[in-house]
Amino acid sequence: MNKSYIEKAYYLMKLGREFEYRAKEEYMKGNIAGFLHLAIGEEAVHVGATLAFGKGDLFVHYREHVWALARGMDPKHVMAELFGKVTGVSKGKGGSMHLYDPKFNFYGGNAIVGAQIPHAVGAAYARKFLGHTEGVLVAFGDGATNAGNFYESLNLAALWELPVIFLCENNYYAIGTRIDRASAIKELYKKAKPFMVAEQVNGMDFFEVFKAVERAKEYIETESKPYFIETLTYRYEPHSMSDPGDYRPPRELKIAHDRDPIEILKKKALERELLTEEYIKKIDEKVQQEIEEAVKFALESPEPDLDELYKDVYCEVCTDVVS
Ligand SMILES: Cc1ncc(C[n+]2csc(CCOP(=O)(O)OP(=O)(O)O)c2C)c(N)n1
Ligand SMILES: [Mg+2]
Repeated sequence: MNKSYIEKAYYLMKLGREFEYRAKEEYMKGNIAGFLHLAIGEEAVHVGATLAFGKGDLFVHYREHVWALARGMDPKHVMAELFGKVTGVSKGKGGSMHLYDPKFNFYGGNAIVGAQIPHAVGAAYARKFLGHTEGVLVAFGDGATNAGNFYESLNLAALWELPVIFLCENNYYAIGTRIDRASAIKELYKKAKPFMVAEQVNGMDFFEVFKAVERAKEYIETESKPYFIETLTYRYEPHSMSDPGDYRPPRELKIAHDRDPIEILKKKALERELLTEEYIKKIDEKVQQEIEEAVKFALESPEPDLDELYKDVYCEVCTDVVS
């Protein structure tokens, strides 16, 4: 794999992690309100998939900061969104769960578990209909695979042969409910097998995720058919800031920390001479500086005006369709 990709991957994974630790701190200071879901531990999935996928449409879930940063969205505007400021990517009206920017083909976060899956299938239908070469990637959690619309989406994507990658982040928990208490099928890629090509990969390893998404992208774009990837991953933090997270045995957390995605990337890349210690040090400093600048920007930005409440409620460009 190309050296510049690995350098970018290290930078984005480190940026994502430090961004989230800082968001946690700012939440505890009262600068961020509402929900905040952290993806610390899952960076190899978010960064590996985004880099391998390229420019197609991306639909994700509410645990989405690292996805947005990996897509190239500015940390200042992402942090400002978390702070509810007008300079945020959704003008301060979406917050952590609703980052959105069509310039990046990033259709965001969704607070409703699994709701982004049929949206992505619709976008894949549009892409096929319009003859676009690039497809769609949709990410969702293990919990979402127990919802009805998940199966409806697999069915339509297979029936209509749509170019969509279904990427499941199996972190073994849906809030405090462990997968074996909620899902009859524990190896989640098997749920998709009757409909499409489906595989399972180690989601703690950037290289594995990258290669799987690269394979899937090639497949959906040449065959125009869907593809399913289950990534085995882990979130270090509780479900959200309002969850004590005390349902997980400490041993389980220790095992996950021992397979830390950033450490795995560093070790493999140093061995293969794709990263150097000097580069890592330089990036670590750059990331800290960017986070400081993002927080300063968010703090100093104004809140949205009250009349913003009445804007962006209805789709103005859709009036023809509605009337
Ligand atoms: C349709 C719906 N049902 C329930 C909820 C409440 N809820 C929020 S997150 C969540 C767990 C989802 O778990 P998973 O899909 O595994 O994603 P993870 O949080 O682990 O990333 C639930 C049940 C919701 N937001 N939407
Ligand atoms: Mg989960």
